[in-house]
Amino acid sequence: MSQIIEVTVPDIGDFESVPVIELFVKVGDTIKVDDAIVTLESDKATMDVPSTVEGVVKEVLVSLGSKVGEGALLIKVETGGAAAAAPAPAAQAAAPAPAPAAAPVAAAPAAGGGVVEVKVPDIGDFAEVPVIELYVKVGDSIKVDDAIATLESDKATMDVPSTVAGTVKEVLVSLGAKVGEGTVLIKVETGASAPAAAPQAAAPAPVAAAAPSAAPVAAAPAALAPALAVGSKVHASPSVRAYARELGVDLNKVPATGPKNRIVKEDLTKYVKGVLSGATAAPVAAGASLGGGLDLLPWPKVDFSKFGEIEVKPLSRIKKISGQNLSRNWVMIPAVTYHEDADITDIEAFRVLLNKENEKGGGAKLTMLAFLMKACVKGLQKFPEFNSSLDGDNLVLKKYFNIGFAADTPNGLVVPVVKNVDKKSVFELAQESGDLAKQARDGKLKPADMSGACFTISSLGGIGGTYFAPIVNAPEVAILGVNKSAMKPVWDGKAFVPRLVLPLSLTADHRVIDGALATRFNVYIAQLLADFRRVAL
Ligand code: CAO
Repeated sequence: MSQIIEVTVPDIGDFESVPVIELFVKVGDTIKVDDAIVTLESDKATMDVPSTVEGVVKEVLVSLGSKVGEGALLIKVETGGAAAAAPAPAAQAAAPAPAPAAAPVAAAPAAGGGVVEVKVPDIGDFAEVPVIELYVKVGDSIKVDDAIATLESDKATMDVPSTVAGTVKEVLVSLGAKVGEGTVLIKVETGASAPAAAPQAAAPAPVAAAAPSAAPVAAAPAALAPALAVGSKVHASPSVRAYARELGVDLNKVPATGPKNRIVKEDLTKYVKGVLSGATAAPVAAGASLGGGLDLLPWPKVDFSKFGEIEVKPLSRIKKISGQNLSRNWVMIPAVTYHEDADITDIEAFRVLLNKENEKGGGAKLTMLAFLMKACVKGLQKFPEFNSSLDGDNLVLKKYFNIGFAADTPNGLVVPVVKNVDKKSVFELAQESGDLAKQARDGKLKPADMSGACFTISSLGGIGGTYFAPIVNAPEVAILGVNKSAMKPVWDGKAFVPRLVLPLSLTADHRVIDGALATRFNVYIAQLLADFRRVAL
């Protein structure tokens, strides 16, 4: 049975007639318990009012700029039977916002300036609340109401604003510090000209106040990347900061369009879209990198036609897609390439012999790629880390053996996948990879033909080259590059003898595979290729 529940402004302390500065929901939206509905901003605090119920928004009774106080009706929500959270009357369900302390938080500075402590005000029923963001550092000059820190309990997130203006002399807390009412956060030197705030309490801004019955909403503070660097004085509501933290966005880089130069949610969304589409670079002054992002310079814009005739050709769809994947893999994987030479004199003679025999019978042509696939599967079986993928802090070890191979096509590079290589003969592998390579060139591969690989081989052997550094095909952890084999003089202990040498280039994700393991793998593959009888062992 569905019912309509009203969500009202909870006890927000001593505030009446507080303007709505952000509105996060519209009619028809599906919302969950704790989703922010509005941000209210008084002259002392900014606070988000979360929903106390789950359902579909039927009516929105406030608009931007509306003035509200405790009990004001914000939205009506249709809660659908089982899907809805057990709705308590809204005003009771929301954890009461910490009431502002009646007593002064900051001592009024002596006329003409002095050092004033800014303390955590009465934050309600909370003690030992961790500091999850810290916005000031020693030497910063701050104004009244500048956010000093964000505290997050299991029931609410709140910003503590400064009660005085001046220069930060001392910061007495750090990220993760546990604080409670009265904890001194900073000491501020208030200059003669810097007006101190009226000695009254600054109310912290409650953010995601959860219904008492709801599970704690706070994440471990240590796991949160700050949306702002210490010392930042960007103006944004707690929910926008929380959202920025979630996305890993540094709010310093987001252009603000809200009143009083405040960053609103749309600014953040626009910025993220811009960065993802490549339209916006993350411009950072030299030496000012905060370390979290790539902080790359914008792509150089050059009018090439100034220098000579040009033709502009759009990238193929394959090139666009593979380009994005390659870029991500290139920047995200700490990859190292390891080289090895494999003596393939005997196996190549064997391959040529079998192909000659086969010519008469009309069977599939054996390729070096097929032998390489078989050797690689033996390598994956001996060194299971190579047949794995990273999933957060876990390593997913696969018990199946699918091998992808890079295929050069007129439209760009694709990677068809031969499934269950361990269960197929070298002939079958040659036949299947040949068929897949043809389909790739004809543009006929289906998504299923290109998925499920455990490891990739990129063979440039038919073209040339000596060595190269292939890019790991995430979420795989390694890729084997192969160039053209060449006859080389190899010392056999008594003399130099001509041997056919195949250059191998293995790139591996160092988070999973270290240099010793990678080299062991390479040596093993080279041994198998040097004497393919070992594959049968
Ligand atoms: N050394 C010397 N000769 C080699 C060789 C090697 N490592 N590998 C292949 N050859 C020879 C083949 O024997 C063949 O000669 P014959 O016609 O005389 O028998 C000739 O080179 C052509 O081989 P091929 O490359 O067409 O066929 P293949 O089965 O070896 O490879 C495929 C198939 C799909 C891997 C290949 O066509 C291809 O697309 N390669 C490019 C892959 C690529 O672009 N990789 C780079 C990706 S960026 O990381």
